[in-house]
Amino acid sequence: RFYPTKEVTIISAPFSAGQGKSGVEKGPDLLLKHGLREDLEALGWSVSIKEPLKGTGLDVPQSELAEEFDRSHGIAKRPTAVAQATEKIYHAVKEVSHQKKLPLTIGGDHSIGLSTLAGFLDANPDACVLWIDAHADINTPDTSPSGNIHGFPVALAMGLSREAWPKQFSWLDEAKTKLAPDRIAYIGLRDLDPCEKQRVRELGIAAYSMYHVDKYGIAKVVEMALAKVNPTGKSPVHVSYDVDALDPLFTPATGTPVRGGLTFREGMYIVEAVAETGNLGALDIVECNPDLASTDVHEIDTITAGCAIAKSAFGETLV
Ligand code: 5AB
Ligand code: MN
Ligand code: MN
Ligand code: MN
Repeated sequence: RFYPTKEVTIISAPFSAGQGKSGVEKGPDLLLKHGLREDLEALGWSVSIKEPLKGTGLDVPQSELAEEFDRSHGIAKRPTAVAQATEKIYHAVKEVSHQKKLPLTIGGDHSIGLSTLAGFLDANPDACVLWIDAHADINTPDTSPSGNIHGFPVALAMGLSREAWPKQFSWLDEAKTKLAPDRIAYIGLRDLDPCEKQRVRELGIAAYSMYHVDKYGIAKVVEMALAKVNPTGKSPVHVSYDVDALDPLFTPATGTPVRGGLTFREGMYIVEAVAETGNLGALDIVECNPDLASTDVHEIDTITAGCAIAKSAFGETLV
């Protein structure tokens, strides 16, 4: 097992400026209110909590932060807030990873994924990544249709189009952008921008869309994905889980829902299969936005799906 002492640090990342809908900053508190910590303790893990954004003023709804655009290369929105928050989260994930505790980062929007990837890779250069998402999140300012940085994290962690990055991201230097295209696989894709498709193809990234899930079944897809990114089976696996990978029937309260997604069981199976290997190295659960729920049931469904992802990843459903 990668963590024989079963210690996890929940890194709370109530951050919303990576996209344009306020409310996603409420995700961490709601996941904790619904028993995330107690769930992990019940599974035999000792749990600590870190709050790298506390007292920074960056944990407010994005509508309360200054409107800011960088138009020097395409478009990036609120680059100062995102760069500051992601740098703080990067240091938290890096420290926890070096302490050999599992970093469980809860968002917040998916821009924080650039920090979790960079921080975990700093301690584990051989790490591989499963990016569970409807989207490929591999835009840069020069390719993005929206300017929303939650669509950038994979590209930034790989150091793609560095010349197009806003100057605020100078902290994310070459030593911190070591993610190699052959160490990441996508599962759940169904909504990529044309430039993203081109990048995924040109870089040869293993990409399992919903088409592949239908064609092969989820068990085979996870097996193929892990065989590609972790051929020795010995590397720790970083799972970055955007709840919009699941069908909006199960996680309706999210910023960029796309129908035709993973069923609840398919979604849980992915992390159960990683749990079974004993190699879960890091986990992100992002993009729960209670303010986008049209009913209380939608909010509870979304938050409890987030908690269920964590429980499955930590082994609850394995007997
Ligand atoms: B998420 C889109 N590709 O760049 C863009 O939710 C959507 O973290 C990004 O996966 C979705 O704005 C980002 C159209
Ligand atoms: Mn997404
Ligand atoms: Mn995402
Ligand atoms: Mn989303």
